[in-house]
Amino acid sequence: MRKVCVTVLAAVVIAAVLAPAMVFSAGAREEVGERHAYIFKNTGNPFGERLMDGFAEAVEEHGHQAILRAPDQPTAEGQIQIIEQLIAQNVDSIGISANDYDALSPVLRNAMNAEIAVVPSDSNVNPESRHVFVNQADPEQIGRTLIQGAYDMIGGAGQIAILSATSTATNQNLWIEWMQEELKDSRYDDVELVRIAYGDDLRDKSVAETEALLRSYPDLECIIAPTTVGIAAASLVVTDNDLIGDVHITGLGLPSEMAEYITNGACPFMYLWNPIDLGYLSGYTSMAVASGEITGAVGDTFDAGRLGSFEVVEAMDGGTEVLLGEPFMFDAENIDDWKEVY
Ligand code: RAM
Repeated sequence: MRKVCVTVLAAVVIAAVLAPAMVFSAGAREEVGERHAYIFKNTGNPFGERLMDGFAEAVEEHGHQAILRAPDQPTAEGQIQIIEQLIAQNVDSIGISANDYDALSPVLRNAMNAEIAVVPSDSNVNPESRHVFVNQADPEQIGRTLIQGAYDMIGGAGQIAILSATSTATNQNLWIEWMQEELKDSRYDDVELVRIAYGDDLRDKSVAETEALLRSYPDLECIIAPTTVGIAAASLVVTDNDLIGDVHITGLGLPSEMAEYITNGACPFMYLWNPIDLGYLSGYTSMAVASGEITGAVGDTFDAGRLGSFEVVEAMDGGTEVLLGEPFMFDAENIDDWKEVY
């Protein structure tokens, strides 16, 4: 009797596990029609999860299927494997937050040759490997604003460091270029950028890199982390080591992860845009290119659901882009209004 029960139970469990998968894939072929994919930099990043939530929301509003993927590690190789699989599945579009500006080019060109729309967002690829980029905010404004914020935090003089994501991330590298440009102003003669460290958007590595910065530079006064993973890790280290007020953290942070550190003073203020909206706009842009409504050329316009209408403009790298909007500043005054939102 017991054996029968176990057998029946096992059959039920197997059926329960297999059934949704079978229904899902049958639906994809017979009912859902278009399939739009998004590949984030790596798994386990809450910013990427919010972005993909927005992407799926847009795609599902149109009754299409969203395929959400990410490699375990933030590498170009991991993303290349996924892109190859998506080309084999003949998806309608591939959205991607790229781990490298150039390394994905051959495989993304294969996708474009297979008539798949390629729409990077968040972290770009070169103009030859995309139809149009969905830009979160002006990179010059982001870079310059972060240095101005650090300057205010340290009272105009002292050592600062940058804790970035991976050394090949297009978005962080561009922001860092603009930070370095801003630092050329004579206003910053007494500000010393001592090091750019890379935590690879991995929490433990970002913690270790922060600890190493604090060991190497005992007089360090500010860490700018233009990554939501890095800023949370750096704030944790400063909090745990009783350094609040001595070492200031700023950068780009997710309110839900940073509310605690904005409230305790480890990070007096930070910036970000709405990652859900960024994903939602990516979804609409992917669908517009895939359907042939736009080609991604300057002057193309399209409707992006609840976000209204958008126009494709020339990008700084010679390709084209769609711009989401302005970064938003979070501090002790407003963080409680945002921590539940994203
Ligand atoms: C991390 C990722 C992402 C970036 C944000 C600000 O989550 O690196 O690409 O846009 O930070």
